[in-house]
Parts: sequence; structure tokens; C-alpha cells
Amino acid sequence: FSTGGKQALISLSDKQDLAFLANGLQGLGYSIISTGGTASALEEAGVSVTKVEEITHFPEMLDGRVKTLHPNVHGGILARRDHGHHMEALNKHGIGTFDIVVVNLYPFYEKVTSASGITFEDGVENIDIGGPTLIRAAAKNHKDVLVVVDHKDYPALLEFLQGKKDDQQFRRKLAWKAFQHVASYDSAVSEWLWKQSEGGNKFPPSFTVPLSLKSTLRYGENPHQKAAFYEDKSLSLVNAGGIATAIQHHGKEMSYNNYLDADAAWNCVSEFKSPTCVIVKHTNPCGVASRQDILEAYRLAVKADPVSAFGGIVAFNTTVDEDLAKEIREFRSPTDGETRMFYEIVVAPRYTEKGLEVLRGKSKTLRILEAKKSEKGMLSLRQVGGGWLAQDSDDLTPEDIKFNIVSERVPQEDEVNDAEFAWLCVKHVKSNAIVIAKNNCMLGMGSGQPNRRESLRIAFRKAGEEAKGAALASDAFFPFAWNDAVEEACQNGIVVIAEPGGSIRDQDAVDCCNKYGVSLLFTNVRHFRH
Ligand code: 93A
Repeated sequence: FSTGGKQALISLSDKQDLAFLANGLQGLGYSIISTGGTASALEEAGVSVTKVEEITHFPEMLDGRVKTLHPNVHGGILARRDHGHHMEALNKHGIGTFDIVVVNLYPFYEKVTSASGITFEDGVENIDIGGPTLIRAAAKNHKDVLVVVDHKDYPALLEFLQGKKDDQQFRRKLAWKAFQHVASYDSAVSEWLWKQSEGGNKFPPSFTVPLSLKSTLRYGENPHQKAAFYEDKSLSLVNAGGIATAIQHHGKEMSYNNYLDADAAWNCVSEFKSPTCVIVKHTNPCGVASRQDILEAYRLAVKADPVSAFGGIVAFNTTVDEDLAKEIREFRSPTDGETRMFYEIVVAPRYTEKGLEVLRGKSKTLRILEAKKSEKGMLSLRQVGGGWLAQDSDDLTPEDIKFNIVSERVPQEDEVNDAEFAWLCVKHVKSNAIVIAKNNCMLGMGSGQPNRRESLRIAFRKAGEEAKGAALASDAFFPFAWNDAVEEACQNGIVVIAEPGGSIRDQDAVDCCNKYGVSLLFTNVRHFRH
């Protein structure tokens, strides 16, 4: 069974492009050795193949648990070609060397996360043992064995084999990728086992996030910072959506800040049920409006703060069709009635052909993203010096929250709607956050001030006269009421205030609202966003 010739071992669960690879290898003079399923697939494709059993002299055993775990296989992979006694040992036992190992693993992650579900036993059965062992062995001996784990690398492999000079860099890169592949596989297995043993607790003693490089970025937050963007492979496998998996249809490459802002805009707009437009600048929504007519929603979102909207990110939760695209292209800034609005990014769940065409015509640089809503129940991670903070993402919506009336004045139904709308907006504004809203439209917002009263004043400045009769939401409670934020809100014509409550001076806020005849709603839920 030792051919003395060039040998490739191929064992694949995902058999995409298998025939292309095998034909290529055979054309270059390689004999192919394969495990059962792969061998059958090759035979069907008309490629001659030797079954691994023929070199191990063992049938595949234990329902396939033991197929390639044999010295005749691993000796042929691991032997050091430059060590005489290694090669003598192979000779003595009649073992041939493998020059190429191509393996991808049992689809464990896809199986345990499949919508139809899977039993614990089936999960265990899908843990690949022989495959990672082949990959690790080949990657260790990469100096002489090429290891391929990704069908996208088949063309590069064939090209490399056709080339004249050997390149250790290429071999090392394949080995790096191989160990990455096995590491993320093992971390998926270990996390799954943790969840099975700890009743779904999200926070295991340690875990790995399988990140794969999506792109290097031109620079980071500032031009002197180098940067890159990584995709969480575990999330893309379960199709969890989010800005990382958005399709870019047009425009300049996404920058570091673009990703942050597009993420903020997309997460915010995704929360609304009726047709909504959100405009974001520096991760804060500066315009939000919901209308049955999405064109009107768009205009209102711009009007809320045209100066900030200029150069911002526009997000929709509905299809961008030709009419909407034209409106985005043509709409002139309400500040001077002349300048056409300019944006960095448009993000939406869908575009019509015409809609895309019109937007493409707006500018060469305008980035057009098609995104899928992020799943709920995700883990949110943030870095601090020397560590990471993990928490559940803030998934609560007004439907999950009780707006308890604590004032004498009972708000009217439309006022409660306004308060809920303001509440949904304030959740997406950096703390300290204040939002003033009416009739499904954000009129003003104050964000990021270390002093809540200052955020409130900024929100009022933006809302202007329109604040009269509007609702106000605060992401956290008011520590003071009299002569402070609550009284200021009452005096400025707000009719309903929504805040979490929980301050030792809550009664002051209630008394103050009663004095001015303003409705006060306690939500018992806080939406800090630091
Ligand atoms: O069951 S295993 O853990 N034991 C093995 O010895 C073994 N060798 C290869 N799984 C093993 N494999 C895996 O089988 C490979 O990683 C590959 O995913 C799969 C290919 O099997 P088939 O060619 O029969 O479709």
C-alpha cells in the first residue's frame, strides 16, 4: 500500500468542490486516499480513489468513530522527512507518506444549533475526533504536509502545487488556519457542553469567541490608529444577523466609525414595528420618526436635527424603493432649503432594483447596506484595560415594561404612546439620555452629558416650541426634582414624563408633577448606555 508516489488524504463532511480538488490533484500525479463517504462521492464523480481501510487493514469501526486513527495514516503524516530513522521506521512498516491532508469536520455547530433541535446523544456523536487529529498532525508537520480545511483554499493549493518553488510561508499560513479551525471547533463543543451542564448559564468560567477577520480597515477611530474588523463566526453560523453580516451594495469601503454608527442606527431602527427612519450621528440617534408613509418619516427624522443629520447614517426598517431613494437623493436640508442632504451610509433590510439604482446615482461614496435584524438574547462584550465585560444585550421593549402611573394626572392614550415612543428612543441614546417626542417623532434629545439636567436642556433646545404637549423620557431616574430637571420639564410644557423611578427623592418628582398637572410614569426599568 505504500505507493512511493505522491499521496493526498481527503476526508470531508462538506463535500463542496470535492471533484474540482480531486481532479486537480490527480492531474498533478497525486493518488487519493479517502474515508468511506468521501470515497463514495469521489467514485460517483468518476475519480479513482483508495479507501483508507486498504491502508489501515481495518474496517471503519464503531459506527465510524474509528476510521483514520491508525499508525498507517498518522505515521505517514507525522514522519519527519529529514530524520533518517523516521523514514526507516516508515519503510520497515510499509507506510507511505502523505503530502497533502484535506479535511473538514463533522458539522457540530450547525447540528447543535439547528432549528429542529438535536438530542444530547446526537450532539455528542457529532463531535469529530479523527478529523481534528488529522488536521493537527498535518499542521504540526506543515513543513512537509500541506493541510487544507477550507474549500476556498483549493484553487490556491493547486496553484501552489503547480508552482516551481516551495514556499514555507504558504505552508505556515495553512497550518495557522488549520489550528484556528480546530480551536474554534473545540470551543464550540466546550461551550455547548457547558450549556448542557449548567442549565443555559451564559457565563462559563472561560470561553473563546471564534472571531474571523472580515477586513482590515484603513484606520481606526482616528487615522493614526491601525484597525481591523472581525466577524463572530458562531453568530454568522446561526444566522444571528447584525451589521457584521450586512451586504454592501455600493460605496466606499466601511470605516471603523462607519461600523459603529451603522450598528447603532440599525439596532435602533430594528426595534420599531411601524415604518420608521432613524438617523444616527456618532452612535446617537439625532432623528427618529415612524409613519405609515415612510417618505414622511424620513423627512421628519431629518427635520428633527438637520445639522446633525448631515453626514450621518440613515436607517430604515422597511424596503427602500424608488420613491424613497429619490427622496433620499433629492431632499434638501431644511436649514437653508438648498443644500442636498449628504449621508455616509443608508442601511435597510431590503431594496428594490430601482431603489438601489437611484441611490447608487446619489454619490460614488454612499455606502448602501442591506442588513438582517440581530437576534435577541445575544451576549454583549466590551473591552476594558486587561479584560472584557460581558452582559446580556438590552432587549427590553416597551411591551415588556409596565408604565405605572404615579401622578394624579392620568395621561391620555396618545400621550402614553408618545411616552413609549420616547422610551424606545432613549434606550439608544448615550447616558445621560433625555428624549422629547410627540406623535411618533423624536423632537429633541440630549446625550452623553455627565449631568442629567444638561442633557435635558439640550433636548429642550433642540425641540424648541414643539416640546409643548410632548412626552419626555429619561434613561435613569432624576436624583432631584424641585428647581431641577423635573420642574424644568414641567415648566417647559411637557405633559408626560417616563422615567425608571427608584430615587430616594421619587416623592419629590411625584409632588412636582402633581403641582404642574403633568403625568408621571415609572417604568422600574433603566436603560443606561455608557
Ligand atoms: O468519527 S471520527 O471522529 N473518527 C475518525 O477516525 C475520523 N476520520 C475522519 N471522524 C473521522 N473523520 C471525519 O469524517 C472527518 O473529519 C470528516 O468530517 C468525515 C468524513 O467522513 P466520510 O468521508 O465518511 O463522509
